[in-house]
Amino acid sequence: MKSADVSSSTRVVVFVPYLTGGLLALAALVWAIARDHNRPSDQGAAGASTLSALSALSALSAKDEVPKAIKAIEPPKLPTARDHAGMVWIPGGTFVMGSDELDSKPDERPAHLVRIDPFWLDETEVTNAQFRRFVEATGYRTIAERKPDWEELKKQLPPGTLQPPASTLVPGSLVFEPTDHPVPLDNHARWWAWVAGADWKHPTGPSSTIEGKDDHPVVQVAWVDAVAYAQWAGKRLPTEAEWEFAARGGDPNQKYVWGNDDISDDHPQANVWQGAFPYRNDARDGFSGTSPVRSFKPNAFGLYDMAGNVWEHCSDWYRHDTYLRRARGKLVENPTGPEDSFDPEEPFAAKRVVRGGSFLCNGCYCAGYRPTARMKTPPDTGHSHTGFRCALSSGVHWKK
Ligand SMILES: [Ca+2]
Ligand SMILES: [Ca+2]
Ligand SMILES: [Cu+2]
Repeated sequence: MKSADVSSSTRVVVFVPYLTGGLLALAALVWAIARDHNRPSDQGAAGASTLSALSALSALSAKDEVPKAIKAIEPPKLPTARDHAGMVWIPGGTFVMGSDELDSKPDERPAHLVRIDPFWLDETEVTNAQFRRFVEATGYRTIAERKPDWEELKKQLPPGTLQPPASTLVPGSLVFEPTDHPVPLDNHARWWAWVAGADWKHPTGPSSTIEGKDDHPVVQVAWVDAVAYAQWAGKRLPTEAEWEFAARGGDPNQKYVWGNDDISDDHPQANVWQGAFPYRNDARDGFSGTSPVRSFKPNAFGLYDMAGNVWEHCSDWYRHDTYLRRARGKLVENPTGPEDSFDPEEPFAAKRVVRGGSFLCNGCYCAGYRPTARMKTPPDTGHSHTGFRCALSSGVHWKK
């Protein structure tokens, strides 16, 4: 995607309280271009039909017969001669993407067969130290650090919207702010605040710092910032399918990134939220916010924090019905996501996929640490709980 396609809709947040006088509503995050939602899906299934895949697929309706193995159709050759320091070789293969389990959300259904080529994936989330090297080398300024441009902004607002006072046209980003009492969990706006001066170096506002947090994941990076970093690093963002395959660690029988045990409050397997969301963070895992990468055990592929710590940007547009459109009896190969975005919860907001959950996730609220859980965010919006890791194509393909 060209960066010119990306609106600066984050800025609209600044004006929401101004326009409505009401609580900052995440629902108003993006008044982006209403898109054409009738495009074809991202079927990449041309000619993909091995016997094993077809028989596995036809068994998808019978729950017990859902294919339980990531199949090696023809083993790919290992790549050579390139520096992949800090990256893990992910073998790819055919797997069941999504979930029909009771705890899955509608946008995770139906489970369907996907095959992906081998690729490389960063062992950890991109850290503050790594992101700093990028900024020092390029002078890049993240979206949260840029002054909003009213001329751009007003294109995304209802016609006739008055220009807000210049004092509100300042850089900033979205910060999690715990409440001091129980609140209904039906509105994100109760615990997310627009904070002027919040950016990757000041994740929760101007007085916060990342000093001493070189090995923490960078946050307050929007999708476009992540793409800019990836391009500089000679990498790319993973697709949603690649990300999910990698999170499963090669064992589709495993319910979670770490195994089959449910998340434990006493011995947390990942940096998530213990206590009562969003007002009491017990931090029994040792971290109320981000944790240094590699603080928790890696998954079977050797990938760290594929559950929790920070949400991770993927390259795909988000649609709630991506899987529905796909699962029409064909094996999907190397899907790169739909051509456009649609989230019925916020029909005017174009969003990209984020995966893996964060230090804010708990079982009662979103359980976003499940490997199949999908979340979405506008491409120009940073959050204090969202970062990314990069992928690299291997040039090795599974034989059709
Ligand atoms: Ca925690
Ligand atoms: Ca993560
Ligand atoms: Cu969550």
